[in-house]
Amino acid sequence: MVLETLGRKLDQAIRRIRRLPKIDKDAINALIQDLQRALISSDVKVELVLEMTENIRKKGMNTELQRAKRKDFIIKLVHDELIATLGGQPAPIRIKSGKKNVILLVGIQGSGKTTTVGKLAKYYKGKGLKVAAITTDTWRPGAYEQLQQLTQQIDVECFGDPAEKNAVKIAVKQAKKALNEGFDLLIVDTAGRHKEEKELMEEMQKIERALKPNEVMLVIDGTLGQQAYSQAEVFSNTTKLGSIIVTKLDGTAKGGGALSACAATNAPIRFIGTGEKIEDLEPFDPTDFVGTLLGIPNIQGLIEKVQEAEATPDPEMIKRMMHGKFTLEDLYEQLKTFRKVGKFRNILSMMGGGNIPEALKEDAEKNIERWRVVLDSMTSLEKENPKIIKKSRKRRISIGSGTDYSTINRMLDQYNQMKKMMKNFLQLRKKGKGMGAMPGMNKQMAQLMGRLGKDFKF
Ligand SMILES: Nc1nc2c(ncn2[C@@H]2O[C@H](COP(=O)(O)OP(=O)(O)OP(=O)(O)O)[C@@H](O)[C@H]2O)c(=O)[nH]1
Ligand SMILES: [Mg+2]
Repeated sequence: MVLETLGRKLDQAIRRIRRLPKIDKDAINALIQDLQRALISSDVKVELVLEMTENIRKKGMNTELQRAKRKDFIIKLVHDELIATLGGQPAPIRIKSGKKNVILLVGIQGSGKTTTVGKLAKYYKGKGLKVAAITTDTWRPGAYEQLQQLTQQIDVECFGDPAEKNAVKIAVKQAKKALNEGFDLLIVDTAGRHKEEKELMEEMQKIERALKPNEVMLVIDGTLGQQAYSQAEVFSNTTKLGSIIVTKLDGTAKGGGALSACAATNAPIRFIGTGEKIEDLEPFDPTDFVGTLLGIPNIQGLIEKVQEAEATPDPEMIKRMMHGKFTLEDLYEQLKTFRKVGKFRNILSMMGGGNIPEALKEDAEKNIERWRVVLDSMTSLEKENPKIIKKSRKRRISIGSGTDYSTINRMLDQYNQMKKMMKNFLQLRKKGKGMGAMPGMNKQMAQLMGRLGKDFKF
């Protein structure tokens, strides 16, 4: 794993939070200290770390979430802030199969450009593109041979002209040749430069103008840590950077610094180099990367859990329920929208979903598409008043919609249970009982009903 030390420290911090009985001010402060130590020792700029942890402090303290959910919320907060700090935006894909594509690699001397050309060639070849490598490096002795050796390993053709001294001429001529031969992705290596080398910078600009690459990728040495920022800045002032590749992240303690410095330039990080071998390249996805660092491989699951917790029921729906107007079509519409963010389960449980068997809840989530088909086979009268649907009619609906008889029955069951719950609730209200009087209804839901009651004058 890259950034192993940072990963271990972050993982420990998250475990500590998970073990705590409750999240209070002290817990958040301790977490912030853990994060600060971990990130600063990975060479992330102090100002960035402070900004990030301040965000966590503010948002973490302000939440109105239930206690039980607060832990997940805090972990997600850490996750989001780390993505913003270490990864920035995910990179949009610019390389398209079957079209003429050019990637131009630029960067400081020794940053890993030539090695990365080989790695990229392997990667994109694996994606089914017809890849050719081109070297325009007239500077480094043996540059052509170096690339040739690399590309031979993976059976990729290498274009170049060791006899020609003009890099721009090589670029134009070899690119044309490769395109004529039917290659659809050209990966172009350039000579390494120091950021002060005016001549080489100009040469790079000329190559860029001549080739009009889909993407200029800046190759940056990850061992530079936060110093990567000034380097990236110089290059982004000189060329139109499309993305960044951070190399040598294997075995450096400064990886956090390099990634955060690159993220701060606003150019997305597209790949990371994780070793000297040709297969040591990984596409960089900020969400996955941070998930792995935090020791939470299924971060999506956690995100959904938090969204679920943050979701409040749709007031319109409650209003309809309170008027006793709730049709099958309403049930369907609500289920459909809840399902998107996984809210359904949450809402049912807030309404005292203990009354509804778990199997039915899952059933509704699983079968929503089939329910749609069933509903389309019903008349509006039936949807408003499903009681009128008799056995023989159910059978016909089942045949007409190509759906199991039992699916229809379960859907109607679900509807009847919801309807019953609402009826109970309305009766309790008529008797003047308080909002919390309905058995199984939790506090959050009761409060919401109370609020709505005032708003809509029930
Ligand atoms: N550990 C490790 N080494 C790498 C990685 N990428 C490149 N290297 C090594 O870094 C050194 C320089 O790599 P090159 O690909 O020659 O760098 P370059 O940018 O083409 O260098 P110039 O052409 O001189 O500018 C080589 O020894 C590579 O093996 C990486 O991801 N991890
Ligand atoms: Mg090179």
